[in-house]
Amino acid sequence: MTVRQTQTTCCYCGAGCQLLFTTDVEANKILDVHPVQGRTNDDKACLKGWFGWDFLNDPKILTKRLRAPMIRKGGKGSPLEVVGWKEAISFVADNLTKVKAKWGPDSIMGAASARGPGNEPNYLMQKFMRACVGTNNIDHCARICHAASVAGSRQTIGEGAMSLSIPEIEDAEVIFNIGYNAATSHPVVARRIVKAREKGAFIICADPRITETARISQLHLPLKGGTNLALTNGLANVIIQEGLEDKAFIRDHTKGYEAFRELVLGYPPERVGEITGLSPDDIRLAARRYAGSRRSVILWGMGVTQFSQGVEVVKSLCSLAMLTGNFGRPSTGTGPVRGQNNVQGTCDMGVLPDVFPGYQSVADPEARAKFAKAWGVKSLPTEPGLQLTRVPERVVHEKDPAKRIHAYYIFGEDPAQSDPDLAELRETLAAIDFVVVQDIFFNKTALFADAILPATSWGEHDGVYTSSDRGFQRIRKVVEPVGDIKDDWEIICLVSTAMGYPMGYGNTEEIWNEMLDLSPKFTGATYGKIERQGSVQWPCLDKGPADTGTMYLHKGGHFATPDGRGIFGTAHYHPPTEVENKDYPLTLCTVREVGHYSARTMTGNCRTLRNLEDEPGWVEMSPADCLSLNVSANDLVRVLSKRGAIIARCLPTERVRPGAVYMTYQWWIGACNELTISSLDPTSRTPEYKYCAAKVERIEDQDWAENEVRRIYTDIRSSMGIAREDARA
Ligand SMILES: Nc1nc2c(c(=O)[nH]1)N[C@H]1C(S)=C(S)[C@@H](COP(=O)(O)OP(=O)(O)OC[C@H]3O[C@@H](n4cnc5c(=O)[nH]c(N)nc54)[C@H](O)[C@@H]3O)O[C@H]1N2
Ligand SMILES: Nc1nc2c(c(=O)[nH]1)N[C@H]1C(S)=C(S)[C@@H](COP(=O)(O)OP(=O)(O)OC[C@H]3O[C@@H](n4cnc5c(=O)[nH]c(N)nc54)[C@H](O)[C@@H]3O)O[C@H]1N2
Ligand code: SF4
Ligand SMILES: [Mo]
Repeated sequence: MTVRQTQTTCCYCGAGCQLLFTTDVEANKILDVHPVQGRTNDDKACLKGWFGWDFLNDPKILTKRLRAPMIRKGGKGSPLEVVGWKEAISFVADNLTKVKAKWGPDSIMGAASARGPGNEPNYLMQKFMRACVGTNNIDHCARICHAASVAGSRQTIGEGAMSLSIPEIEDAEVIFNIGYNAATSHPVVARRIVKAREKGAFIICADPRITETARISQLHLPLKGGTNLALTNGLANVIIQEGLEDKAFIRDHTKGYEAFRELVLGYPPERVGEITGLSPDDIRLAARRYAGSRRSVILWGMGVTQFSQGVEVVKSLCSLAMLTGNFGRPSTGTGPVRGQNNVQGTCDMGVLPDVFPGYQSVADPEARAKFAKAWGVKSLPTEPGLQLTRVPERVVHEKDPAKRIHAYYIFGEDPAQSDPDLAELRETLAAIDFVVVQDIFFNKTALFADAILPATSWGEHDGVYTSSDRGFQRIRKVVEPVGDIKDDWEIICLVSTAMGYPMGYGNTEEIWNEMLDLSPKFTGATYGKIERQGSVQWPCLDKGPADTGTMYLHKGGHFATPDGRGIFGTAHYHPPTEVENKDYPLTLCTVREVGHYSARTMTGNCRTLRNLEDEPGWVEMSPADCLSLNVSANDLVRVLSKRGAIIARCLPTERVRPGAVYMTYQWWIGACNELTISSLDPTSRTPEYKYCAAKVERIEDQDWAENEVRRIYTDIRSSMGIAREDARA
């Protein structure tokens, strides 16, 4: 037996943990996995790092690996048939070419992937959409995640990423944690918060729920859901009223302070207390503690961004940090902790409708000329493209066929599970003339595909991921892929070449080098340097060994804005779009599950993780609400909103407020996105996943409900071609 050891980066969250795999080379089997020393993780991993690789064995628990290309030869409604690559590629290329010829390049939409593929295929995907198709209609899941952080931070401090690094968190003196549940979402980042607490940090946790961070905090602010902006304006109000602002920093490094000051003066703690349900004294205490330290850190997550006012809250958080001079030194600054393993990277690669790789604007003629020259095309599209959350608007709500999206190339996303208001999304996917799904698993979106292109997975290919804190790290092949499948970058090259724009590379490093030369922020981060250092944080401008990358941004108060000054910003608070009412008296908030990950194609196919939690998923409810609805732990209940109804299991918990129920979006049966609302932030177009009106109903006949759960599960699996006998609910 030949035993090989390979180090790689975890494929789940943006913490970027380093894992060491031991494999039996001849048997092509993983023998052992354990975490090893890395810049962000020390030598730790969470349960997904330890157990989240079993899907590589394709145990077909939830769904199955894609092993060969499939197309609907007979058009829509005909069955998916297994074909060879040659036929599949010409089918995809011909159909995309036809749509382009008939409706123009902007009738084609592309979605790329913050997950397994890594940076190189994402770079190629946006290059394909821009240079071959001729549109900026390219986006990815950052849209439904931290797009509000990118927009809000860029508008204030000029850079959309975390200003500090994960390891710096533990030396913060004050942590203001808002709308972020590290213990579930980034367990290895949560360790840094715990360490900070042990070292004496003061932790303020603004979350309607009693999360683990709330539990270890000295000050929990259990605000009413959807009231963040009132709170952040209130904090600024106290800081200014009590003279705690950093006057020199404001004078030397910022602009727009007067308008900001005037607006927040309308938010005295008493008024904010009424809106948020918090005590005015707690608001004062939070403001004093935050402003009272030179090492204050703000960490935020989806409880900030997934609201129709997400961008304004981000601007106001960046403004709080400027107001108190908390930028540009170690262990201070702003931390929008990016979710997916490579969502930072997918943004870095320009998989966004308005920027090329390295955040160079598509509206900038110089940038366009540079990319056009390098990519060998006469010109590149000038208008920013479509955000993926607006696809339904441009399909089912668009009367003029000439303005509709007619083809959708979905590479490594599962919108039929993860986008809001799934009934509308299904109607959209069904109405699009041609849908391509390029994935590793048969997911719910694949049910709508006209062509399925099967890719190698994390663990089966090489590349680079970017961790949440701007750290480029290598991923490496651990086992050989099985079946008639190809690397994502190779598939994109084949489609592009077949459409008349030849692309060819020998390996991922060649792609990476092309990208580096076009992206000044990243130019110094060669494979060699990443290899030597383990991790290179951008900006890294120079290829020489002296430039080792950048730990924290905005050194000396120099912001990444055109004139180097930060720009204050905030807005008036308004409530979420759909509030509780007579028919739907509860609020529904959707969050995460520690052992399962996003659309769950991967963790749902890992035996240990499946054994911890399985369908139909839970609805967290306060004991008071359980009592009034006469439901108890483990009962199957019906959860309804204006948009749909699903079955989930009741989980009574003191951690949630009466009147608010919480679900996770991982489940097929308890699919909370049947209920969520597609109301979007006007700037970032991020959906309001964290707030809509709902109700919960008791189901009298529990035996019927248990059978119903089994039936739905078997039906979904058999529609994916998975044998009945494998099905378990
Ligand atoms: N209700 C509700 N919904 C939410 C959220 C919420 O809080 N509430 N959160 C939102 C957020 S923050 C996010 S980021 C999204 C995530 O939503 P998605 O991006 O749709 O979810 P993932 O599970 O990450 O799915 C990615 C797809 O990529 C595939 N994949 C993985 N690796 C590879 C690879 O190497 N190559 C290819 N080709 N495919 C691969 C997987 O099989 C899967 O089908 O969900 C959003 N949806
Ligand atoms: N195990 C696991 N880990 C994951 C993922 C996963 O699916 N599973 N997904 C990854 C992804 S894609 C992402 S983006 C990250 C997300 O990680 P987080 O940002 O932690 O996401 P959530 O748990 O959705 O929401 C965070 C918190 O916001 C709170 N919240 C809700 N409404 C409000 C409000 O009005 N105000 C405030 N202040 N708080 C509110 C919720 O109670 C919740 O505790 O996690 C990543 N990590
Ligand atoms: S914390 Fe995130 S990166 Fe680390 S092992 Fe867990 S899922 Fe993987
Ligand atoms: Mo995310």
